[in-house]
Amino acid sequence: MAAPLLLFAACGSSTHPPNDAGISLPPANVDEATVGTISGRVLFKGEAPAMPEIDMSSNPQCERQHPAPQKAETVVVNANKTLRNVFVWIKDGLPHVRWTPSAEAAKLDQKGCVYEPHVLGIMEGQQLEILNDDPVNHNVHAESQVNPAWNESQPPRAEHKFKRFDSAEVLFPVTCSVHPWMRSYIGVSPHPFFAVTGEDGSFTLKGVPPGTYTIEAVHEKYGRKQGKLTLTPNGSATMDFAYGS
Ligand SMILES: [Cu+2]
Repeated sequence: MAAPLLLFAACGSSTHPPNDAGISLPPANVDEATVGTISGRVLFKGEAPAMPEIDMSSNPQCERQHPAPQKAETVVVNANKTLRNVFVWIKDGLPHVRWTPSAEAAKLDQKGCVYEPHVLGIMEGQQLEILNDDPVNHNVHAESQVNPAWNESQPPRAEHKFKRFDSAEVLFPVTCSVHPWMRSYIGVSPHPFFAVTGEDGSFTLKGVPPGTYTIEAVHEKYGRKQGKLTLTPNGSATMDFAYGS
């Protein structure tokens, strides 16, 4: 655990770390007095498709952790007709600067042989902490294409894994070679303006400098949708997305 933290600290203290293209970017210099908020909802039209129940009978130690059968999370439509697990981010329009990632690690847990959360947003260079809360062996497989992919086992009670992604990539799957039903998605953003829709289907991007932006919503099954908006100084702008029929 000490080694990756030291590596992270060393990188963070560098004044001009190269980005993935090898070009030094100036640090972000946001005027906090002018920032605003972008928010909206991801709607789902039509009838929600029924999700299959996951058959965990091949592994009783996974199965017995679920009092009710676990359903696939490919499409989760909320009670208010919004879509959960949509990654929303500013795709374009921000200045080409280097943003500082949160010092706090983003967490990906394995619990009941299910990845939690199902969709995770993380910033370039931010720590990803991977936990195994199960009494079984998992094999975490990051199927990234821009960032180097990796596939590593994580036995029960093993030390937490710490990983980083150094390039933007929205989204890629994380699977488990032991349990074929296990699947999550990670979106790596070059800046801190991203969110994942939850139980109310809304998203909020705070502290955004004024500007004209392309906002993109990405869903694992239904794909990408984009819209453009302008955020005025101290303003708030809204954009809704709609999936389904
Ligand atoms: Cu697994």
